Amino acid sequence: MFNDRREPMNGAESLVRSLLASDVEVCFTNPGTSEMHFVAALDHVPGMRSVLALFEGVATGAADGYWRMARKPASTLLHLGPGLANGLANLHNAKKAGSGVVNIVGEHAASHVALDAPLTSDIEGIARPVSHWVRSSSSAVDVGFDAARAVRAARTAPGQVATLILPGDTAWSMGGAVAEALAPHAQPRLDTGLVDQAAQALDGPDSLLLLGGSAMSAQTLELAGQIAAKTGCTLMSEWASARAERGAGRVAMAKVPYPIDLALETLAPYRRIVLVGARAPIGFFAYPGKPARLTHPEAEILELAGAASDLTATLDALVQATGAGGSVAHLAKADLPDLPPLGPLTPDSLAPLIARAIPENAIVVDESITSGRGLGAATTGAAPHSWLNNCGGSIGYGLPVSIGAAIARPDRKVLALISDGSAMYTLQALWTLAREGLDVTVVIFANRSYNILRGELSNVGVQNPGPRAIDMLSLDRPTLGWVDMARGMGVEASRVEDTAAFALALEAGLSTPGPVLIEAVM
Ligand SMILES: Cc1ncc(C[n+]2csc(CCOP(=O)(O)OP(=O)(O)O)c2C)c(N)n1
Repeated sequence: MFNDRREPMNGAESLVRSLLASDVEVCFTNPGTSEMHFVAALDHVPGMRSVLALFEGVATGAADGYWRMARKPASTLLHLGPGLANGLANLHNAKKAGSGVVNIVGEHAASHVALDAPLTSDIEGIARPVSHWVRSSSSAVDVGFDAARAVRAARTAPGQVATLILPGDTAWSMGGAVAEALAPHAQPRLDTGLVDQAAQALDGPDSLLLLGGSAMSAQTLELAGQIAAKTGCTLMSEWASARAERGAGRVAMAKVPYPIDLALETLAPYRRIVLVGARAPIGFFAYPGKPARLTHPEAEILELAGAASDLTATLDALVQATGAGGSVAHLAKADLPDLPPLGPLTPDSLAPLIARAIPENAIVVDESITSGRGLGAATTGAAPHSWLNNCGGSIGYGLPVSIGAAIARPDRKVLALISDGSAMYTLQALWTLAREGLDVTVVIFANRSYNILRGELSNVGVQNPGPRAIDMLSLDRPTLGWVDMARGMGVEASRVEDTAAFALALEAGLSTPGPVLIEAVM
């Protein structure tokens, strides 16, 4: 009931202290009146780094990026139902990525909810679809323990979204108590029978070991590489990985492609598929006349371990069961693509320039959409790096995730590769990058269109789209002024239009501490 100065404390202070006791030390905030006691508590309690975001989708995406690189949750502070609702799309992405996040959402005092004041809403109802765990604190005495439970939920493998709703009276009333951290929930047990079946199935080039989630770490990839070397199976990853360790010295593999026809063609040869941390591949969307399941109809699919399992232990067991212990994984060699000729910026000319520029140990946040289609192959032999994808398909994830990644790992350079349409969803992130002085180089692929959707028009069967349909996918009326927008939020920026200027700007950006934006006009 007392803080470290032996003074009684309110619920809000016990919340901040309990989060810290559970090793949550960053809070991405966009507060309002109902969260003022929490904000005030940040002043009394040292240790919680508070980062202001000017849109809640930036705060929630930043928490996602933080988890991916810190492997522990950050908190968000959101203003009642509408503030939470503004953060939903990136909570959806965090949930799909298996990221642990602790949302603190302010609520009116119980007596006030009954009056239906303007900001009253069904916060639990808004939270539930994007949260694995939701709870409203009922008194100041409970807040600390509720916080410890929220963190335990967020830490539940592979990482979960937990939402704790904090009514105003539970925050301001005295009687708060600091709770100790709770031990995390156990991971699912490894099924040794399934390990033996998987070892049988992986045999020759028509068998596939499909990896996802935490199986994309450098160590687990090496185990998978040993299994491939021994059994002759192919390795592949899901179409998107929350975090994949890539580059020279790492086990390289293709991913299931996004375009439906290419995905079907890529997966057609495999008759036995073992899933480790991955789901059986399905189409991103349903397309007329095309199958939803992307694997061959006769393929046998064995789910060895889901994303919540200990995938290092799983792959270790599979190495033993396949007798791959003495085998040597094939590692990507350091190998940079040639410089492209001097000329315009296209996906093909950008990919080698980016591959050559990736700094050792960089974090690459990829929301490049169609402009990045050449990046996978070009960067296989680049300097070792972590590659972060959007696993939930809701665009506007990249700039916010870059904030969280940079805060989690200030020792590493972040390269954010963001297409212009996607960047516009959460461009307020630029202001937070500037305010916090984060070491992020942002490349905006300014193709001035929703280019991917032009292809999708024909994929869904629309032949010869008319000018009005094309107009709905065009961002050139007026063109977006990225240099002005970035400078207006305190980020230094330049515009480049050819390969030579891009290479120079990228090198300069990556060697300058703090945020820089490059508008690459395509
Ligand atoms: C929240 C959300 N709204 C809309 C979409 C639909 N959508 C998918 S891709 C896309 C356009 C992407 O454009 P851009 O980022 O410029 O990349 P490009 O296709 O030009 O490479 C849109 C609007 C989405 N995925 N998520």
